[in-house]
Amino acid sequence: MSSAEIPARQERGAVPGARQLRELFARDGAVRIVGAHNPLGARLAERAGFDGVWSSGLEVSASQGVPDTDILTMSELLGVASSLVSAVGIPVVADCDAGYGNAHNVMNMIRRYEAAGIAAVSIEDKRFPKVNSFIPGRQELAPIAEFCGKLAAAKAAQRTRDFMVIARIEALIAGWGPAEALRRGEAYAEAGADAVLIHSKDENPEEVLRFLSSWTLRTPVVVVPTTYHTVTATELAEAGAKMVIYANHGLRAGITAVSETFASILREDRTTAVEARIAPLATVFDLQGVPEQKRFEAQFITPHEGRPRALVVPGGAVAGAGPRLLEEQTSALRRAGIESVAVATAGAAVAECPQDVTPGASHTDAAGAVLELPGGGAGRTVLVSADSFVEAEPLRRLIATDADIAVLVDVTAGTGERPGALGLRLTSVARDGRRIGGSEGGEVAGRAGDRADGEFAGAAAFSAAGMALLRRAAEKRRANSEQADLAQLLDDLLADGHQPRAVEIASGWLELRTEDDVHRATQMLAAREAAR
Ligand code: SPV
Ligand code: MG
Repeated sequence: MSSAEIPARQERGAVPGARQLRELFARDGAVRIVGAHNPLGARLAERAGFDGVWSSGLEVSASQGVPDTDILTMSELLGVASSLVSAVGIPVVADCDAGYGNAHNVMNMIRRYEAAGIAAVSIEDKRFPKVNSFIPGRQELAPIAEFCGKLAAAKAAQRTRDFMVIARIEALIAGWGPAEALRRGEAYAEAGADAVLIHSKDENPEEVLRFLSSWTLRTPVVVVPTTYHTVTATELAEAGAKMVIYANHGLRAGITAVSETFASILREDRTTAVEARIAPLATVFDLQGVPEQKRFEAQFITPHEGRPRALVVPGGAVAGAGPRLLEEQTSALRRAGIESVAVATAGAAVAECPQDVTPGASHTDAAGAVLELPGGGAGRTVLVSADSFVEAEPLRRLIATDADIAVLVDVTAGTGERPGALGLRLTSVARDGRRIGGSEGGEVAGRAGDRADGEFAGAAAFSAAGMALLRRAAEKRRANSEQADLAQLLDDLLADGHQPRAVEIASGWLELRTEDDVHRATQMLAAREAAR
């Protein structure tokens, strides 16, 4: 199975990292993993396409500002390693130094790392406390028998079949030569190691390639080409290596990039010069999982019980009202007392809306948006069609009704149905267009034929029961593979015999049925703002 075939963590259910790593080991070529010291680094590794993440002792120590000499405790390193596991869907291999003590410490360590979902651990044949392999000076090796005891203890302690223990050979690092390295590797394989790691600090890959050519056992070999970086993973794989660890390249890249950025800010006295070289905030949000959280928000978080909410739904006529008008509409809804406002119009405009607006790029019509809207408890839901702009005052009146369905009706339009408008007959009309009562008293008697008392003004409010009716209308449209805007859904409700409350208005809304309407409305709002 290639890494591309391994589904993301959210989708793959309970496929443990250890299983994934075993599958990666079973395929041709080298498994390539890269170092990380926090979940962000692990996510970058996963997005770049690495097969796995190396929870690097050097990186974690450096990130904490301490030398990689067994200063951090096992618990601290385990905390980081398990945070990497939680962040990605690829296996995490943990650098466990010399096992944090003797065989007893190793057994405890194995159980805890295994329980944290780590795929494999590497333990090295150094004396505790160890010193990072690249620090010049003292590098003390443990006797072979002692280290074999730790390996046997590790394998005895593990509870699941796939978890792997990698035995790291430090003989070349400590200057004990290739024969000792081979002797140790063979003893570790014999003691039960699932893989051996041959470490080298030479700038030339020769000693590692020689080790690989002398290796005759079936136990896979892992390499860490930090100093001998000219050799490719393909060449290492051809020489017999099964896993290549790029141990600390994220850490080192970060140090250079951050240092250069910081220096530039102080030098230039502003950040303009670095802006193009640093990740935009949108990338940060993406790496944090904000889009996912937005999806779950729509799925799991319902507005506070009893409070009104609003949804701007796709309109039929224009592609989009544009970010400026959507922002105005959102603000008018807020002024009408609705805190929870979602915008479900398709297209890029949505992204430019205020931050607490939920994007709904998958919706292409009002029916789709209605169906995806989560249940709203007992509160009222106001729907505004994106091909209208409705002021706060009429919206306030709309919310104030207690009807299951309340519709904003413009009664100045006169008789006769205009093209594109939903003409309505009202029960409150006495005779010849004169009304008794008017305002919130009347009901919509039905769709107008040749004589309309008013027209639908782009917004309607629904109780929970009203929303259920609307949802049913939307479902019917979907069942017939039809799209529907808000006016068409209302028309469906009227056709089914429902009589919504009419909230009669004579002003306070604009229709945005043509690009020209949108242009004029944008200009009007800009002029109004300038006059404030
Ligand atoms: C680590 O990343 O901590 C390692 C690899 O052990 S190295 O630092 O290259 O020895
Ligand atoms: Mg290390």
